[in-house]
Amino acid sequence: MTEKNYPKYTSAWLPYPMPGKAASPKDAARLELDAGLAYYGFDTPVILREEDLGEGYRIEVSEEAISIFAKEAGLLYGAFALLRDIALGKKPESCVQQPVYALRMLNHWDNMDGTVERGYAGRSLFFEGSRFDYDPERLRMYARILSSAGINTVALNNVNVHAPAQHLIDDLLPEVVEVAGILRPYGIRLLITVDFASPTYNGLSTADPLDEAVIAWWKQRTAAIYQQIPDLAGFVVKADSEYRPGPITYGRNQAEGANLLARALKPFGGTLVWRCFVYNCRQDWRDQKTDRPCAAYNTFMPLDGQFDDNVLLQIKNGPVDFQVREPVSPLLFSLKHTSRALELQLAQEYTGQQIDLYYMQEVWQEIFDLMPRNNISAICAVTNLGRDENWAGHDLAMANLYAYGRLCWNPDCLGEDMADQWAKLTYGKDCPAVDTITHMLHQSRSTYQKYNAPLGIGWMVEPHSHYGPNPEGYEYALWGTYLRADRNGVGIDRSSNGTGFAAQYPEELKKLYEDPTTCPEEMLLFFHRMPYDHVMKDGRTMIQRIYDDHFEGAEGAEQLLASWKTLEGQLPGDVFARVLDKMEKQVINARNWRDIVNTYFHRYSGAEDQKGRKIY
Ligand code: GCV
Repeated sequence: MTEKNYPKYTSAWLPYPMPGKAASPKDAARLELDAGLAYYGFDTPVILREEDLGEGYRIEVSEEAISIFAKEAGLLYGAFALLRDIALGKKPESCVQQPVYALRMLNHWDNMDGTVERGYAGRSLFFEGSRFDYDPERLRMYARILSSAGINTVALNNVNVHAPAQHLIDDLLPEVVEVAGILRPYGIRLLITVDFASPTYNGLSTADPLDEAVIAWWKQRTAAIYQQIPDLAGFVVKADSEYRPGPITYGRNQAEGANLLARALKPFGGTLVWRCFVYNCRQDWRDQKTDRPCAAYNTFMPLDGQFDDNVLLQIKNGPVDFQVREPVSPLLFSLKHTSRALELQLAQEYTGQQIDLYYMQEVWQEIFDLMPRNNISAICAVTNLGRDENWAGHDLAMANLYAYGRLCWNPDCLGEDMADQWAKLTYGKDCPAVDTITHMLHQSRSTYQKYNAPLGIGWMVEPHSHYGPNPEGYEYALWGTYLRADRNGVGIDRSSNGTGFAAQYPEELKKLYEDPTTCPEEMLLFFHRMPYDHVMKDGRTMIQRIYDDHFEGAEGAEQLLASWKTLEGQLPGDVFARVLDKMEKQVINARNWRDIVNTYFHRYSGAEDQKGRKIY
């Protein structure tokens, strides 16, 4: 099913010629080593040796040779790690490595009509015209890119299962089998995202998880799938969320729904990935008691201990929805008897849509600074990839995919400068542009946050598209996303005097967030309703801080553009031009955010900017 006229695509951070087709991970490891070592001019022989270290590997370096001991995908991980060191100019050293998490997942939100929900890199890599449609060569390249960073599991289809994707588990299964076969030699396994109501599309009158016929249907279907794809990682489900069917639809609870599928998967060693993004998406804005961030905890905590051991609850990093600033979800601290996966979003839905630059390492660092890494047993991210020739739409957004893969392998890598590594691997360690690119990546998050919704408030975006400012776009909507700004102040009191959300945290964090004097200022308006003249730690009023941040943020975007312009001639012309185009758009977006947010708060507060800058 090769697509005609498929665009040429970049090789991401594996610049050496793409090796031929591999039959197994061991085969792939040999081919990658042969191609990579020749490209980097490294002539010490590298020998692959079988040793069962799970997915891990051991490298032994001597004067005469380097040996990689591992089995299957471990050999490939060892090969890629060695090639990475060589590309970065590091002297290979003996070491033993094991991944911290067994499931290192990507979720594509791809629809079979070829669109990608929250996709900013072109159309789907896998689907078009309601059928599978892909370039097998590109899928191999995709698989080796993921594998080289450490990712080992992917779900191809959207968690919102749109027709005909419900048939991936029956009529379309042969084509899923083909994709699984392309990815397998790179150590990548598939998850299938299923529709909880599937039995009802197949002649049953209900999908009630306690109904005998429903239980039998899932068992039979799952067994048939495993006959075709014995290494399937499992199913992903979005249930009772944003109009998707789920157990609540049938009067049952989330554990009863999850266990139905988990039990069907159990005999085959499969995992049921069950999303916790459950909230009331039909809230009346006049209802001041219902508070969306409380929802996931309130739904899942009472069920802790009732989920089967092969259920993995997938929890978004924040309690709302990948906003530009959110605290870490309290569920990630509180569940004690259920396995958890952290869900991140590489797709920049609220963080610039791969037009604006936004490098995420710092975001993840903050999560792991608060949350011990063994609070979770897996990591997942919504991918930022599509058919664009540079994979992620914005060439520099690939730094997030690289850093993400490394994070899933071992969060200790957050101590390394992965932006610098990515730039060196992608453009060559001696490329003169590397330092500027690395610096830009590190500046990008604070720049974006300064011109976006201030101090943790979130949700000032254009409804539906989620790009660009619209402060009250969601204010009177059904989604539970309110700022509640008026002339006296802005924000929602989520302390014990308010909605009580802060009390969902362990005692120490609860105390920190409850009190506006100790609450981290970046999240002040997430937890508290504050007057505009509230005095911040540095002595400025809150309104002045909002004005200053927005002027600085827009200037920051201009500086990023100026930095990029200095790189002309230091990078391939097409890379330079593509990023230039994005950065020019980012400057326009940043100015819009600056002017609209400042004007909005100026009109409510009546406070003048102490520096007399232009507010409309
Ligand atoms: C896949 C948000 C996004 C939706 C997404 C949903 C989810 O609401 O805007 O596009 O749907 O999160 O994570 O399920």
